[in-house]
Amino acid sequence: MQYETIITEREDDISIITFNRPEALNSISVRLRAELADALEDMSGDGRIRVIVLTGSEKAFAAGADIKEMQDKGYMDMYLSDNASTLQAVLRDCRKPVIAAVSGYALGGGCELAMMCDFILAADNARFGQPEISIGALPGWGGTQRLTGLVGKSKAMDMCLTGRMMDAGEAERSGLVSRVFPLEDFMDEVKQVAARVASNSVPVAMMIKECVNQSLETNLQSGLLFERRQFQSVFATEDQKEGMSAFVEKRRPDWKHS
Ligand code: CO8
Repeated sequence: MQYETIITEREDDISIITFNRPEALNSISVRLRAELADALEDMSGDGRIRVIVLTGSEKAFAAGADIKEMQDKGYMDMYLSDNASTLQAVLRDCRKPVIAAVSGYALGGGCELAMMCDFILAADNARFGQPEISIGALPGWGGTQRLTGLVGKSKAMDMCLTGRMMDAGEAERSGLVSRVFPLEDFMDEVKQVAARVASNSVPVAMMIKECVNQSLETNLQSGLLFERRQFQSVFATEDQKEGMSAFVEKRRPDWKHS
């Protein structure tokens, strides 16, 4: 697929997808959604890639779904279009860690897209929000669900009912983002975090991702059992042997990724 709305790059074992609709503050059009899903599927199957980073511009990660594209649609248009369910499914099924690197606006569908990723790193100019109420709509890609899980009911209600924006500091304090970096060094810091994730055992990272995601889908006892079984099964891997031997021998592990 020839991409128009995203740019893909690979640096060693890290892939970076940059949204590229500057004229519309990277708002998420149907085309951008399709291209992003296609690129993610390709990267999921590419053995050279260990970590995927989604990012936008300094001004906007993504200012929401494309309002101009949506404004004249009817119920049946929206029902018959996938409403990003394909993209959500691709991200849900991606076994590699996916990091959202947010500078500038992450609003509406942009905030929701960031929350579909495994974790969010923010530049200090990042602004998050679910402003759909101010255009007579509501979050439609998981904003009422994932935001509530991340920041709690009170703040999620506040964000969705007022449509206000949250700055990077508040987003970090609230648990929406994991870390905030100065805008000047943002992508260097993001790449360092991605490289650190990529430097670990690929199958163990996959197991950890499955375990953490399980906590969102199940009750505590089932989740603990799932984790316990994954922990036990890691002892069937070469990387557990290598990691623990390297610790005892005071050297860096040489992962086999098996
Ligand atoms: N859609 C389309 N175009 C946009 C969007 C958008 N979401 N956001 C900005 N743009 C365009 C503007 O129209 C403008 O274009 P033009 O120059 O042709 O007029 C250009 O980008 C620059 O924007 P501004 O001039 O507005 O820039 P400012 O710096 O003044 O303001 C803001 C920046 C505050 C981010 C402002 O642009 C804004 O409020 N944008 C809209 C934010 C918003 O409401 N987002 C939610 C959209 S709805 C949604 O995401 C629902 C998702 C789930 C359902 C999806 C189903 C398909």
